[in-house]
Amino acid sequence: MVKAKHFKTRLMASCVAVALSSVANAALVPFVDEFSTSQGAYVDADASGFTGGNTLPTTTTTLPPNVGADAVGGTIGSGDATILGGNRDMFVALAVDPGGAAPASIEVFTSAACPTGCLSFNNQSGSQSRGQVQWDGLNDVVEGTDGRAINYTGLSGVSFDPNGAFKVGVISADFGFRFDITLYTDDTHWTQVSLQSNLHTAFSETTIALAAFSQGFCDLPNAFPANTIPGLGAGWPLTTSFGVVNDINCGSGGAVDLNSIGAMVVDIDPLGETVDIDLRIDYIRTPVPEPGSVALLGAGLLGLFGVGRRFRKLA
Ligand SMILES: [Ca+2]
Ligand SMILES: [Ca+2]
Ligand SMILES: [Ca+2]
Repeated sequence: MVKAKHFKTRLMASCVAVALSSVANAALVPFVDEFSTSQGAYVDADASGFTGGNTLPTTTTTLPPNVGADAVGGTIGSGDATILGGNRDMFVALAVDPGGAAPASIEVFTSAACPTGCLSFNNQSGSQSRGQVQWDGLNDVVEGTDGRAINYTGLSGVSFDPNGAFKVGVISADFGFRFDITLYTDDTHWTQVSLQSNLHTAFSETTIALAAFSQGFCDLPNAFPANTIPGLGAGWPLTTSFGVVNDINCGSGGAVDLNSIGAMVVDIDPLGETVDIDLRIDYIRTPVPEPGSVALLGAGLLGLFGVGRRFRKLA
């Protein structure tokens, strides 16, 4: 009798595990951007007037820098299911070009090297530039005709799983590059995690824990060691192929609320520091909690009670 009870408990535990893992799978929507919708190429051949990335949000009262008036870019998509918020805004700004003949470009395209589509960012020999991608919904009134401004609430409060992580698939990068991810709830509640990548000679997927965007990590001092953020602990590799966390900054009102995200912005080499970079990103994904997963959990529990009842009858 006692043995049967133990068996039942174990069985229940395993059923719960199955139910929970199926919920987790249901929530694992591969979703920020698959870069399967082509865009650009946008080319900036004019290095004058670079304003976009010259300042960092080193205090909580400064917003992360917008892309700047000197950038070249545009917007694509309306309800595109492969893009977070259905719409992507993308820009490049040439920062330094000593020879005067080395434009910078940003493009999303499909090729033999990136069959599912990829984001490509390039500056040529001797030149430096920055790139910015915005996922801030479609709101031309706020953003202007090319989507340039950030609509801080354009995603209308989508949720990211706070126990989840960004998965960034980098196909190749011939240099290390700075890569900043900023999540906004609004213009005073945001978190920017700034990473310094290593070069990527082969495809690798980087994991960036969403916990790093929570209030507890706001405004930590610079330059954590590779692959660690103090307090995140084991099992939360901030990065697997990115090198160092430069900094984590938050808005004057505090960190982003992961249950109410208004905009997401990625900055590639925002200070225009790196010369001659050739970068290909395959996708940026993260699990998004869905209303459906709650229903699924309910169904799993119902099924579980059914199994329990059947075993009671057998016993
Ligand atoms: Ca937009
Ligand atoms: Ca925008
Ligand atoms: Ca892709």
